Amino acid sequence: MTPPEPVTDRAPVTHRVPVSVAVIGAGVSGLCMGLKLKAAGIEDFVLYDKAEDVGGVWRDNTYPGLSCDIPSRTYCYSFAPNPEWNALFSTGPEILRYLQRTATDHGLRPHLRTGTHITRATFTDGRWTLETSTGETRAFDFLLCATGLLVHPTVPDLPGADTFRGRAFHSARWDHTVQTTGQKIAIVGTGSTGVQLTCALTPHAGRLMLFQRTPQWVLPKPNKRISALAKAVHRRRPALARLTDPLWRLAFETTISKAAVTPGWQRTLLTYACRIALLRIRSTGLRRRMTPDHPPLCKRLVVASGFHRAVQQPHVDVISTPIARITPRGLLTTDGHEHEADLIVWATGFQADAYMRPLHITGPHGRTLDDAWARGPRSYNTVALPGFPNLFLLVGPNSPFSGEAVIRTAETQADYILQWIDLFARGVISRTTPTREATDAFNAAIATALPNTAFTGGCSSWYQDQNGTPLVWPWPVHTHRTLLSRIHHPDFHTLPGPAATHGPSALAGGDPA
Ligand code: N01
Repeated sequence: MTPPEPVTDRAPVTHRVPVSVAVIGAGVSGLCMGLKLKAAGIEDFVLYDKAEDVGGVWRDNTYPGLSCDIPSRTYCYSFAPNPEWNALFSTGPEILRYLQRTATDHGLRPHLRTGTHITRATFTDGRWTLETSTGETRAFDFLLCATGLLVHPTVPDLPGADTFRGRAFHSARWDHTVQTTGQKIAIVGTGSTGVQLTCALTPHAGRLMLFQRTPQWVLPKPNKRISALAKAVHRRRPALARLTDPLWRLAFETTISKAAVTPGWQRTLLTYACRIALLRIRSTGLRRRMTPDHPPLCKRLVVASGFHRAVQQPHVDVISTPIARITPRGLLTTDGHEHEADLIVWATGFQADAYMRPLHITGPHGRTLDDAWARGPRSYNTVALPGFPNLFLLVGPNSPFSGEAVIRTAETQADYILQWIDLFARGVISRTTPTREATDAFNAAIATALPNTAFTGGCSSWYQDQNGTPLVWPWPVHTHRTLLSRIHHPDFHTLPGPAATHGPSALAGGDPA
């Protein structure tokens, strides 16, 4: 197929077409998009969230021990450095406060529609009509989905679950009325959440049982506190943060993040570090049971301090026999042993490949997102979908989930999306959607690169879609930034806007993909 003639962007900057934008989700990436829109002088946008405040996962997760596994200095927007971080790795509440404060300080609050659940988005008459759970509708020129990844908790469907007489909930729905001190606590799952919970609850629990289905590699983190003096210096000299924050990022990207995508010394070193960390477990039997059979970084690496110490406490048991059922008194494992518990915490992760769903998205010609993703979620360059005009994704399929802080990925994607919104506002284009060919080429390149990565090392993880394909960025993260630094026009079907300097291009009523 011949690519459409590129739309020229030489329209006069003074010619402004009103543009309205809906952003769904006010977590890290939605807030980022809102902040960028605001900075670009676009005022007609609404930031929807079904919850009552901003913050996404940092609002929803309030479990004891919640903290970030990425250095704080790389976990803030480049345009809003935070001199107030208390430690090298921040706690969840601290990050939430940062996001809330940034939303307020940058004037985002008037654009927020919290407590509003968008159930349907339909492309009609060249615009996206959004419908809320209360039946309200509103049309927008652009639909930006910032609905997050780790949103839909998964709880195993075990027989007898409704007979349990204690309390049970998912880690992302922590019930703060529950008393944990002196209690018999069962934690199911050994991902980042299960590990953080184990570290936090061990000192107070009467008994702690950690149910491990698959051992995980756990890398200890040195969590140094940031002194009042260092904070004061950063407060007074913001330029210092602008200078040093990129160095933190560079250090992360050239080590852990590189190790995940390219075989080399970084991966070898990390493997040794993980193996050495395991030696902290003195009992050879326990160490053997807790040694993963997949390489580090295949699953998301767990970064936490104190875990190996915690699991060796006399009142802590790591139980690796599968759970057969839940009983009124606890958990019955397949060896016939009943483990009595007062509290069961499901640290069993999320359905990450749901992305925007269950939101019903219908593009031109009645094509739905479920149709488009019947064989698994696929995107064009992580940000767009063929057949869905003027719709963009933040932290969509194949975004760099493990290579950099999601806050940075969102910035790269928001800047890219803004380029399209700018072309619309200048009257250069009125509609855009990536071609199927360009999307297929992107996904074919990913399939070729994946075997080089650690993500295909024979484990199962939340990175994977329903077919077991990791939906990750398989190259060094800087290539994501380079790819999205400018629009590659031949990859798109576009309809010209009122100020375009040539006739209509390929798209008429949507990409008939
Ligand atoms: O979830 P997970 P998570 N029976 O999917 C087990 C981010 N995060 O909430 O490995 C028994 O990693 C499952 O076992 P297996 C971070 O990116 C960040 O811990 O599938 N066990 C696994 O052990 C992280 O990667 C921070 O065999 C069952 C666990 O549950 C992501 O969130 C903090 C089971 C799920 O692990 C998700 O972490 C916390 C069953 N039926 C989280 N089903 C930060 O610091 C599942 N499991 C930013």
